[in-house]
Amino acid sequence: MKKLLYYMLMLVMITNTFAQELEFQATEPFIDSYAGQVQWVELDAESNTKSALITGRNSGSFDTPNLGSLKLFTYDLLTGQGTEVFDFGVYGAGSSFSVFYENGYVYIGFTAQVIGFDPSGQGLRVWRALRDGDANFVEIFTDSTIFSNNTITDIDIDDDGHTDFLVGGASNFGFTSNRVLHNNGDGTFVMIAAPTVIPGTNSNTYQSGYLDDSGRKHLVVTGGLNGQSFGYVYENQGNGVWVQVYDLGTGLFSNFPTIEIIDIDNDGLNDISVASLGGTKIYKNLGNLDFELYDNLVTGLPAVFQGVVKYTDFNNDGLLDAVASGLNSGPTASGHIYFQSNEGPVGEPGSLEFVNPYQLMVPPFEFPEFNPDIPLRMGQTDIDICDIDNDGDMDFIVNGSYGGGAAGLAAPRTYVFTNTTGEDNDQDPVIETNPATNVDENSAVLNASVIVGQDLNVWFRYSTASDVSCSNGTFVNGPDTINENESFNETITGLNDNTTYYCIACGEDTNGTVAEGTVQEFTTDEVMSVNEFDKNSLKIFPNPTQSTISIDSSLPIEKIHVYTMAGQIVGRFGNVSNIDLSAYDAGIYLFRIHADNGNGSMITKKIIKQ
Ligand SMILES: [Ca+2]
Ligand SMILES: [Ca+2]
Ligand SMILES: [Ca+2]
Ligand SMILES: [Ca+2]
Repeated sequence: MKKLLYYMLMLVMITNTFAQELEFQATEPFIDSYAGQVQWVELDAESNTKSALITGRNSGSFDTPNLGSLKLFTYDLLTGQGTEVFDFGVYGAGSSFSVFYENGYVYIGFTAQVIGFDPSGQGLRVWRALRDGDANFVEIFTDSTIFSNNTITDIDIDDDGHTDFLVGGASNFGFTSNRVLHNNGDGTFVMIAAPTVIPGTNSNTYQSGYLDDSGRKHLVVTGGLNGQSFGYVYENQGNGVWVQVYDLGTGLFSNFPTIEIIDIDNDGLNDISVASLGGTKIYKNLGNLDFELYDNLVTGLPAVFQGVVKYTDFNNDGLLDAVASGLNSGPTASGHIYFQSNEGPVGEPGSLEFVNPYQLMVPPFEFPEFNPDIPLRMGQTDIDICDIDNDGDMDFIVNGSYGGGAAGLAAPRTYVFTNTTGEDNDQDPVIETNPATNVDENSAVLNASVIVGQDLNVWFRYSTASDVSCSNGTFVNGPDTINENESFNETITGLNDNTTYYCIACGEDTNGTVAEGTVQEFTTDEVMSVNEFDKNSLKIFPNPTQSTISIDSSLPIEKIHVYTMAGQIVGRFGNVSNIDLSAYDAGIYLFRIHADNGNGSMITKKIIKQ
């Protein structure tokens, strides 16, 4: 029997000790999303419970107009499950939002990009909800102006003590335009012109933040037109007066740079990070709204394509680290955490030099039965950091399109990366029963994963009764020791045909604590069923092969798809009897063969290319 055990720690061990200090668990508690935004929001002023606000496209399909959504989810710390608590009823594809808290309310400003569809789901919106823990959002501003390639930030533009929203993008006011959604302070907003000194944007970014001790948020703007790009810091001088005070330089920024305003070097002054395909540049705050550029040659941070770079101290050494998500490939590109060193050009307390990138890994979403975790690599992505489980280690949420691509090619994903570094083994084990596979007339493969736990003794029980439990049902012993993030399976035989069975996976740790998975059900095939691909009728030879492989099937073949073990499709064929693999790299390939027999039969075969 094959045991599918994966030792991901091996990957960590070949890097250095710095990187070994981190461990993360990636889960998917929320809706899949890309080309939007993610952010943790606090609905309850009395607690630090976080909910996930997620906008963007939710599928990569061309089949139906995919306009996306803006939704809010609660997150259950005990189960790690997300629950949708509010659907804002708007299109989320290509949208942006900004959140602030004021006088007991949470406010969400929203700008949607979608054009040509139902106008009720697009344009500019503002909602607010009393911060009593309930998501009782009320829409308090609606305007049909559409900003595409949009950006929005919260800022008190007129210094009246009420936070407003500054919106930019290409709109029906102009190719690079902007507006202010002005907070009247009484629960209403009105759209007004932005101060003329603040440039409109298109595919660029506004970000407000505290850059001095004035108590006022200033504004960082990146923009560009006709191949020229610019970036400026605008000083909020109070009373609605804005002045351009610092030039971030030209030729730096491609589409949708991400701007972070945070004290990266721990000197008490917030710095500016601008991450784009032009590089990740840090502008160290020298005081008096003057800055010094540390470009990526100094920082060691990556350029990100359709990406973001954000900062927090992941390894609790007092130095802020960087997490990057984006589409670049290569050993030190996006999908990594970079540790800030204290030995760089600036020296203590922070060096603004980042070293030893730690690869972030996510569970496979194609052929999970064959694959270990795969590197995080997402375009049209966003990240928001917080300590979601209040254990002192920083966690984050990230969304994006896995491997990139427009609708029809994109694979949207939303992951929560929970920082599990240094967690002891005193946690109670958690085990998951996965759906049974290879179910036929009289046998099946029972599958399970250990979510939490070390050195578990594991087993299955199955029964035709739905009340199967870890002590009730036919016993099937599993491997003696199974650890966190590992999977196991057992083949059971002698089942009755056309019968529904219930199965459960169980694990007991060395403390004697038993974890029960959820009950899964499956139904065996009817004998005489024609739904089974006739394995005897299919021959694939020679295997291994050095060049051509022959397929001899008595069943008509509809198509053959060839995948790498990492789940990447590398060949699409119709009904062919020979496939030339001579141009393929040596290795193991999965041939998924679909029968053209009207009932969707298919089979997957492993082929070795020498
Ligand atoms: Ca205001
Ligand atoms: Ca600083
Ligand atoms: Ca650190
Ligand atoms: Ca945490």
